[in-house]
Amino acid sequence: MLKEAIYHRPKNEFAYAFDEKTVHIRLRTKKGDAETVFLIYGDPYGWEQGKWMTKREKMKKIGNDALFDYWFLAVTPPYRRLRYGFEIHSTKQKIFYGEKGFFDRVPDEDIANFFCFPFINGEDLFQAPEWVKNTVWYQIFPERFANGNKENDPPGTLPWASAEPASDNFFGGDLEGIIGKLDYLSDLGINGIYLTPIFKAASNHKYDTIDYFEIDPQFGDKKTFKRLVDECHRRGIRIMLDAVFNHCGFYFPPFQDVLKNGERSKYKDWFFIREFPVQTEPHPNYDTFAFTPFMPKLNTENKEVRKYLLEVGQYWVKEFDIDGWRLDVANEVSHQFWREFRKAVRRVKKDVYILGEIWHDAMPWLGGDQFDAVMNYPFSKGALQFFAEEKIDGKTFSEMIQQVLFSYPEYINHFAFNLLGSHDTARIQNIAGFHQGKVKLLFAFLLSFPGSPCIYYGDEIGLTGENDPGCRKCMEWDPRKQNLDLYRTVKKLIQLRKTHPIMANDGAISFPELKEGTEQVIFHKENERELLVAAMNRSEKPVRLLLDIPFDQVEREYTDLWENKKEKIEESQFPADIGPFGFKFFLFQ
Ligand code: ARE
Ligand code: CA
Repeated sequence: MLKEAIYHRPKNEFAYAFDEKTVHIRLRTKKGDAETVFLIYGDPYGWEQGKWMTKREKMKKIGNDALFDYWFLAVTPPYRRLRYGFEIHSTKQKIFYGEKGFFDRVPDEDIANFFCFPFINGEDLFQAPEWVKNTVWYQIFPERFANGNKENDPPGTLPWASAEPASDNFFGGDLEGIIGKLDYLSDLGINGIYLTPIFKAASNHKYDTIDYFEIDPQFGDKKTFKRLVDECHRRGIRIMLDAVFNHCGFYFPPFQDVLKNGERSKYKDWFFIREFPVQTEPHPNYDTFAFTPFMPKLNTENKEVRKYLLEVGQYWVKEFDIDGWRLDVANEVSHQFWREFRKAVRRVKKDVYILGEIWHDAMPWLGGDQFDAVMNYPFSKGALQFFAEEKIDGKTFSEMIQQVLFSYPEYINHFAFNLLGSHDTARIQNIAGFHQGKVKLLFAFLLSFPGSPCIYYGDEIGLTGENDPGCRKCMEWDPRKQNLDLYRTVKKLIQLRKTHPIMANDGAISFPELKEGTEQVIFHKENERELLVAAMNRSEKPVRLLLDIPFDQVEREYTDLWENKKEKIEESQFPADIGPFGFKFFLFQ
């Protein structure tokens, strides 16, 4: 056995309190190395006649990525505290693994040799709003969605869709435009809207905030925004705004004051100015987002800045009843700030969704004290590489996706903000080479995966575009130019997700192992009552897959969800025919 590959560490994704009573334990071993793993555990104070009382329970192998196998067990320690270790068996060897390393027998004469999960404290539990699990999001870039009011168009506004999107052109999209299209969105079936920034700013994307307490006049005013929120809520749609707290815009008055008054400005400590006088050319001599002088980094450690931004966080929740905050460049702002932010907004409304924009591994933000979720770009990357770009096979894809899943506690995965693309990436149409079968598969995967999926505006009707600014085209509203077949597919997938909770978050997901070169992906989802088997074929050739069904499901009926047809199976392997670029969802109840 390769000891170097064996890994566990408590109080993160390897051991966490799942609820008030349950601790989830995971172990990592080299792929294919261990045959059986037992968890040996007991209460730290449970001694009888000089002997520590333990239990020994078999762990379940729940999956693998390219290099490792993952083992799992849920434990409910009667007194909410736990010491534990692993007995790992291979064909040739048996070893014990605990906090003090490896032993060739169970070293239970001293519990210091075991891992420690000290206590399940209720207030430390991860608490994210339940509604998020049943939400299908729709991301809107307001300048490009719909123009509902020509009066507020900025000077030089171009006729809708009359030009390619550029970093400096305007087409007049606004909040009234969104209100006017809520029926369209309800028909599609989404029930959450994420708006990129809407506060006063100079650019078309509005990530360069000038006033965090005002709606940009090109988008409307507070009255219109209130109407938007109310109209959304009336239709059961939640609404999430974008908070840009890492930096402000160049024209943010405090920064302008620093430009004007230099060292004498009372705002000089609101930013990170390296030297005076402040200079923007040829390079800014202050910290910025990336290297753009137009986005000076805010010093969130400064008390006044902190107070100001926390007030912003509370204001839009309190006064306008918004349901979520998406936090821009969240990983460049301090953890301490986000801890305070969470407390501040949750004081106003208990079930606000707090979503960090982090493209990378994000466990340090997801311990329950900062964010409820992050934008799941690693998910997008895997899905695009497999379905759209055909860069990887089904085996590698399953391993990549499992690696994403095993990077987080199970509950985190149910709140993950899964996306295929955004205003920061090329459109899925372009990445898929305009292949409609591939695009449909991407949606089928997104909308049957655990988490909180998000559709980038226009992707549902086939909008195209390369990277920013290409991906920010005006929405196509002419039905003759919309891909209605795609729209119907997306709509049906959303409906299936809503009708069958197992298509969403009610069930534990697993991936059967596939052979190298496989052009399909298969996953199972299971709860106490049901089993869902999803099979997707990224190939122009039809395939017959032999799907393994757990024995107790045999001789029972299943439903082909897409066709809404009931069928019977008689054996534990059943052949499923999947057409070119097709997908199937089989539900056993
Ligand atoms: C403008 C131009 C771009 C140009 C850029 C260079 O349009 O073509 O490349 O300037 O400076 C906003 C606007 C952008 C604008 C930008 C700067 O929407 O149009 O770009 O401001 O003025 C990283 C960050 C992540 C960030 C992305 C863009 O980690 O937080 O870069 N995303 C947010 C928003 C953006 C927004 C800003 C931040 C700034 O979502 O829309 O941009 O407020 C890898 C890395 C990631 C990296 C990612 C994307 O995977 O690991 O860390 O994200 O690529 O580059
Ligand atoms: Ca307008």
